[in-house]
Amino acid sequence: MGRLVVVSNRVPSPREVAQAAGGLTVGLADAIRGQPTLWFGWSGGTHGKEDVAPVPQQTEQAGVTYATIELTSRQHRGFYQGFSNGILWPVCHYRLGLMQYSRNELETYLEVNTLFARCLLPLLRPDDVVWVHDYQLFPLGAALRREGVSAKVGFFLHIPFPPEQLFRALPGADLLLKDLASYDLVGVQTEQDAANMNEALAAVGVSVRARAFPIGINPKSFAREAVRGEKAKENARLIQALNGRALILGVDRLDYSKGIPERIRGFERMLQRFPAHRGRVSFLQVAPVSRGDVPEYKALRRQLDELSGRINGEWAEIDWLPLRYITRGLPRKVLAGVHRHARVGLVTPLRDGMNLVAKEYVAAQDPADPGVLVLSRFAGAAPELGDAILVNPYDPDEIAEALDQALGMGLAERVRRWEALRDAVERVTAASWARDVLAALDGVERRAA
Ligand code: ADQ
Repeated sequence: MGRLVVVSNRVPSPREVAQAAGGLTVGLADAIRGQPTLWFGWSGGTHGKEDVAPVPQQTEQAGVTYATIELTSRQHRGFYQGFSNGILWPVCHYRLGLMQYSRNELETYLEVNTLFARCLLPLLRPDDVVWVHDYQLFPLGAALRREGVSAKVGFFLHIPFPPEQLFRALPGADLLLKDLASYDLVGVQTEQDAANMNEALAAVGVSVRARAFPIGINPKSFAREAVRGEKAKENARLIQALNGRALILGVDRLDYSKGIPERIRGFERMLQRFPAHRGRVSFLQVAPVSRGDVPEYKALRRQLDELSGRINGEWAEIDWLPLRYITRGLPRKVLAGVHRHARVGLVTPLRDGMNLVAKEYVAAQDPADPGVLVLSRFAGAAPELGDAILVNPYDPDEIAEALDQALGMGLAERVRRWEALRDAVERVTAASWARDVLAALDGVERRAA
């Protein structure tokens, strides 16, 4: 295989790649090790000079060339905040009602994809294999073809793909689907996503077919981190504060797709319906703020501030805090240790491409005394992790019952379920995912541009 060219909206810094422990970066870091690679994307910086064409800034580290461009503030708003996060993200997560469509933003999205293609073009070599990532870049393959690129180009969608009728309610959907025809390979997370996308592609007469490549983590390294993290001083403080109480843990970016308010209501329902747990369990929700400039995210944050305040106000005792809610990120090692200590991992997205947190919770457990995973049936991870307690995240009663079941589960059943989950998490890792996608891309016939 020729040189690998990775394109993603944001390019991690060399330091982030070296220290990566999360899905995309780890998977790619493993895949690109020892292989000449160019990683191209947005630097994260903006400027106000509309009439200046961006020049890629290149740095090199450990055999990887990082090339990034800046966007104008207008492009960043329309392409990233607007079309990608305000329109495509809700639609792909089945939330048509949250879409704030504007044609102007669609146009800026297409413009930035063309800009990406034009800036990448001079850096490409004929035998390169290009791998494009995620919903910000649906049209990039077509834009590259328009610039005359004949290299193999593959695409991977990290988020869900909704049913055909839902996706095609998005103005511009047919255009995006037709652009997918320029890719030699289209990968998605699950068989359901592939079926949805293939129905949508067939409806607009596109012959390329999506295939499922579920993403994984690096379970061995996460397990090692969890063992070390459990001894970190932050964890000693948490354990002391819990004072022997069982810990229920939620870890997510602050995003409406993650079902955080619904989950907190499920926890409250458990306190109402199963009084034996009052005073004996504590729920820790870690949810660092993300996309704070998008209005729906601001609204969600306000909602959670209010909900968490109300629940603690209503249920706390002077010596018991039912809910701890943190909107900052925690260092990865600390987080891994907290996962290990948690009796229940509560992962209840309303819709999720995969959800790596569920896999990380499994990897972090003590094999001799593992905790229980409560998982939404709408996470992409659910088909692989069927030995979790699966719930419908929209039903607070189901969450309450699952929590009660998890908290009361005996050691033998916990071990049996966890061993099956661990096998699943070890079967598909970040590295095997990247290898599988690249092998498939290597194996396909080059499509006509
Ligand atoms: P995300 O929506 O970001 O990813 P997820 O798969 O859970 O969701 O990955 C998040 C990563 O960030 C995990 O490695 C997690 O440990 C870390 N993280 C999350 N919350 C954190 C916190 N509070 N503090 C520190 N770290 C935290 C998108 C898609 C997913 C898909 C991935 C990978 O939305 O569905 O699984 O890409 O393809």
